[in-house]
Amino acid sequence: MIRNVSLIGAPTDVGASARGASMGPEALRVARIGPLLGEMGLQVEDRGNLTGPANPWLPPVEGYRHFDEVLAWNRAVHEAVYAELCGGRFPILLGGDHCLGLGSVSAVARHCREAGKKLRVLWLDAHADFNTDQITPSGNIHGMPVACLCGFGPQPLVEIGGHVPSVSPKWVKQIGIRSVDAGEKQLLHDAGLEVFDMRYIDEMGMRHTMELALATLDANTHLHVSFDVDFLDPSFAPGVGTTVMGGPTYREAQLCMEMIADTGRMASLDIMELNPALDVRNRTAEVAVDMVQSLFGKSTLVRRAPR
Ligand code: B3U
Ligand code: MN
Ligand code: MN
Repeated sequence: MIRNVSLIGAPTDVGASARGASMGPEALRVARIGPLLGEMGLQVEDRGNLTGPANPWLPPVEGYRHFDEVLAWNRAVHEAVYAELCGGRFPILLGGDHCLGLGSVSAVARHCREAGKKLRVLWLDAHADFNTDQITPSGNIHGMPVACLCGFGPQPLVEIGGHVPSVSPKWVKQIGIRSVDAGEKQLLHDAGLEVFDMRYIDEMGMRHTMELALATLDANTHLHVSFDVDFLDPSFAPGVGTTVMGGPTYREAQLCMEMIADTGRMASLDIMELNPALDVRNRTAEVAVDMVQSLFGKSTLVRRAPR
């Protein structure tokens, strides 16, 4: 795993309808994300916050809310993430709502194409984020980034990484999904994404789920983790805009993160949708940072032999 980490704040909620994810980067800093990763031996640089258009707080137009603003923010995220990867560093995007996963993952995909790396994306989320303008119930673009990455979406968004599609649906594994809209369900099925929904996790357990989700990684793989904090069960992580009951427990989520760390292949990360306005004493930020420490290999004991 790359040890030189760059924190990139993207303080916006233009892709959502609940306001407040724009405060996510600062809440993660208050929860000491930088210092805690530093204590684990990582070299952490905080690049500060990106800038972009304000949230105009308008209803959707032709199926999209705040299209121009979402595009501008995603372009800024794309360039920032791409620059860190070119510098041989590990970018951590501090969101911000999850529409920015488009800018981040498209930058990672561009880098992988140029570096001859195999890309795999783990999308940890309660939602599939696979809507389009035709099927979205809300017009919120944070419900669309995976579809855009796979080439389903408007031209300016899908071609942000210079190659359409940015990623093949086969490279994406979704974990923890438990809220999918009717049209989205069909599109997800037709596109052939591998989705480990909560029922799968209930029946097979998190360990088996992660073994399968991580099965195609090899020494040449760049693993990107897009962590929507609403992946976690809201009983211990309430500080997100769109809570969905029935998510992974603290223990299940932590095992998920630990098994990702064990691969040694994670090379970029998004921490998205944290909403301090809906949180209780910054606890969700602290839980998210805890999970990120596990992603970087924090363990209670000296590491056991690999499974
Ligand atoms: N699928 C719904 C809800 C949603 C998606 N992502 C979040 N919420 N955070 C939609 O609006 O597309
Ligand atoms: Mn999401
Ligand atoms: Mn979500």
